[in-house]
Amino acid sequence: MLTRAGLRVESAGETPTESRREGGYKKDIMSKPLVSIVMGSDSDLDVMREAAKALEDFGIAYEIDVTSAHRSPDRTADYARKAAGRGIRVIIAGAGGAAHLAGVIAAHTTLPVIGVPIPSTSLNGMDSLLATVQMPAGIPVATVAIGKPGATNAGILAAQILGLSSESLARKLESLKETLANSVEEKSKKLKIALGA
Ligand code: C2R
Repeated sequence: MLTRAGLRVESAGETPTESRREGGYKKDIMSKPLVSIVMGSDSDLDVMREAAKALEDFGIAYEIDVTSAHRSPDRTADYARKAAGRGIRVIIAGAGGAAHLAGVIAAHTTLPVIGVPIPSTSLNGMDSLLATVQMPAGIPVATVAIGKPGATNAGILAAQILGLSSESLARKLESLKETLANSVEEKSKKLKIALGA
């Protein structure tokens, strides 16, 4: 399991501090992988990298790996069952085609699972979208948009989930909203200049 963080990352097998104090929790965010990104194949990395980038922008430590519900069912079940015990708080799972990965992981854990439909077949992700989003009642997968925008949003959604328990993360999320609003103001100005309005 490859681990990355805004700062330092420790062994994915270590148990994180359970402190919910702002200071303690912030420390966890900066040092322990709280988010686990998995994908069905290394061919999905170009898309799933966007989830990792979003987490890095928030300084959230994450781990990233490949596992497949189809090709490595035992490994996937084992990963999902042990994730919470390793201190993971949110799982982001991306897969293409008959994308069962997120759903199978969700079947083995009570952690929130965010599914990213990967456009890796001739159906351009519609197959992955439907396979990921159409879960039966009882096993939710929070499914985001197809491809890179979805992967980015998966990272932000994970930050929002963690932000419920972290004031510093909540502030960063507010700041992102302001940045987005300012970028629209800029686009509006540029458009008016381009149109001579
Ligand atoms: P390869 O490029 O390895 O042939 O994979 C992967 O996510 C990838 O998009 C092709 C596509 O197969 C997908 N895959 C799944 C699962 N495992 C692999 N949908 C799964 O378990 O759901």
